Amino acid sequence: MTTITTSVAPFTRRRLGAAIAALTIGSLTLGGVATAQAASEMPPIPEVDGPVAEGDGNDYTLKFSIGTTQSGAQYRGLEYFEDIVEARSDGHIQVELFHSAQLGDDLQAVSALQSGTLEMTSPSTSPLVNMFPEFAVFDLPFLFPTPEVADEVLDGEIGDRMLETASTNGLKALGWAENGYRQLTNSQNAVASPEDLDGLKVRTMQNPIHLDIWKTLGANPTPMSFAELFTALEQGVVDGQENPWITIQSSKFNEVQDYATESNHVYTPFITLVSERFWSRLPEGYQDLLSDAAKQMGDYQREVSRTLNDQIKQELMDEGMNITELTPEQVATFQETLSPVYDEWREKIGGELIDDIRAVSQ
Ligand code: EAX
Repeated sequence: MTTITTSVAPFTRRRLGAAIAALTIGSLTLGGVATAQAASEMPPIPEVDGPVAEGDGNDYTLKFSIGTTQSGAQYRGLEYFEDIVEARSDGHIQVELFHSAQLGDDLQAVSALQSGTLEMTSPSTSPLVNMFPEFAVFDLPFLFPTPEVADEVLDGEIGDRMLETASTNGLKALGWAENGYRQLTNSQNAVASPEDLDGLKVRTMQNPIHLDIWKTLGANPTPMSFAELFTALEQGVVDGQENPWITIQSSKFNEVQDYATESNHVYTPFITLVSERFWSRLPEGYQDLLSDAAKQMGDYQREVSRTLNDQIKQELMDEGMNITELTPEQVATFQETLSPVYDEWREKIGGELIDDIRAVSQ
C-alpha cells in the first residue's frame, strides 16, 4: 500500500506561508492582531491519515466554493478537505477553494453544481427548503437544545436519510458540518424581548420559516442572500441580521452592528454537496475518498466552530459590541411568542420527523 508521507510537505509549506502573512498583517493594526490571534487558536488541522485511493490514471480539478469568508471555521474545514483529497489522490485531484461567494451566492452555487460548472459547495440548509422540504426542521426555533443533539440527528439515521433525499436533481450530498447557533445583531438598540424588535428591519435567509419567525416577533423581515448582506447592513437597507458568532466576526458584521443578543434561536447545519455530473465521472476509489474527506472535514470543522464560539463572543464584546445575554425567563418569552410558528410548521413539515428529533434529545 502506498503511503502519503512524501506528499504532505507542499501542503505544510502553503500553510506556513499563510500563517506568516497573517502575522505580518496582524502587526500592522490592532484589529488585525485580534484576527491573527483568533486564527492561531483554532484547533490545528489534523494530519492526513489513510492510504492513497485507487484512481483511473486521470487528473481532476475540483472547485469548492462557500459563502463565508476565509477567516471562518468553514474555510478552515475546507483546507483540511483539500489536504486529504490532494494527498490521498496522490495529486490526481486538485482542489481549488473559493470563499466569500466568489463563485456565486448559496443558491447560485447549488445551481452551478446542477449544471456541472462547479464541483462542490456547502451551503446552510435553510435556502434549500424549497428543494428539500424536510430541511425545514433545521429552521424551527429552539428545536436543538445542544450541539450534541444536532450531531446525533445529523450523524445518525435521520441525517443519513436526508443526505439520500438531497442526492437528486444533479446533486450528491456527502455530509454535514455546522454554521451553528444563530444570534441576532442590529444597529439600533439592545434587544432583550420581542418588544425591542418592533419594526426593526431584519435580514433573513431565503426561507419561509425564518420570515415567519421575525414577523411573529414583531420585526420587519427581508429575505436576502448572504452575499448581499454586509453591504445591506452598511448602507442601512436593513438594521439587523442573525448568524452564529463566528460568522458575525469573520464577515465583520460587528463593524456595522453595535448590538447583539445571544438568542441561540436556531441551529443551522451546513450540507456538503458535490455535482452529480462530476461525481459520476469519478472512479469509485475517488468517490469513496470524497465521502471520507467530507466526513472528516465535517467532524473537524464542528470542533473548530465549537472551540471558537465562546471565545469569539468574548472578542466581539472586547471590541465594543454591546451583547445582551438573555435570562432563562427572557428566553422563555421568545419561545412562547414563537410557539404559533412552531405549531404551524410542525403541521406542514409533518410531526413525525420532529418527534424523532425530539426523541433524540430526551
Ligand atoms: O453561509 O445566509 C446565511 O445567513 C447563512 O448563515 C449563510 O448560509 C452562511
